[in-house]
Amino acid sequence: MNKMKDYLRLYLVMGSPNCQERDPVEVLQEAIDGGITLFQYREKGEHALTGEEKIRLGKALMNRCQEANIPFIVNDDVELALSLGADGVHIGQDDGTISDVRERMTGKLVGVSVHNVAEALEAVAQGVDYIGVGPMFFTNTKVDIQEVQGPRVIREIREAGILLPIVGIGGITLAKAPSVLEVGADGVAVISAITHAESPMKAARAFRFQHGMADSKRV
Ligand code: TZP
Ligand code: MG
Repeated sequence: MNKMKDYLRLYLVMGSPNCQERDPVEVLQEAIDGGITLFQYREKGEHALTGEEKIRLGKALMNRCQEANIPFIVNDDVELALSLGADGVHIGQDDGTISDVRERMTGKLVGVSVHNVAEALEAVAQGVDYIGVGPMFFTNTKVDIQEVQGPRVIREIREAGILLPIVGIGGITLAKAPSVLEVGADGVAVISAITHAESPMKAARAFRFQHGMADSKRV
């Protein structure tokens, strides 16, 4: 559990549609060099790759993560996660039952998006490894977002006695990250704060410095 909390410190979520004109493999490599601690391959939205192309990019991104000892998680797609040999999968509330995914991903990491205490309790009961809570703030990156929750919901989940590793997601910038960590999150998950930065490396490094973790050794 502590290991999982370490992995969640700076969680980059990304697919090719988030990288504008840039090569996603280069963006990921820069983010790795800047100190991200976990990566999720989320190939979604307009112009998202499918089929063989989606698999090919997944492999390339996974290779970079493996070289850096960073766990590689696949969004939604259990089949892809299993066929690539990924370290885990992240699912939402509408991506099949958690117990089915937990069973198919034996020995691997399973993360679930939750929006309230009830969903968090259910995730605990199903034996997930971590929960993602959001959206923390308004974001343009995901179109089908639920209502903005604010960091308050993480506080409520902690007050309910849930000790599971938690990462906040949605509209998190360097300036807003402290308010997410203060209420009990173990880390922040970001897309655009890193992928749209002029230097993904410097952006990632700034988050690590802010968390006072820049000197700690890689998990
Ligand atoms: N889930 C909830 S909000 C979100 C996801 C995948 C998008 C986060 O992107 P950004 O750019 O960090 O707001
Ligand atoms: Mg999903």
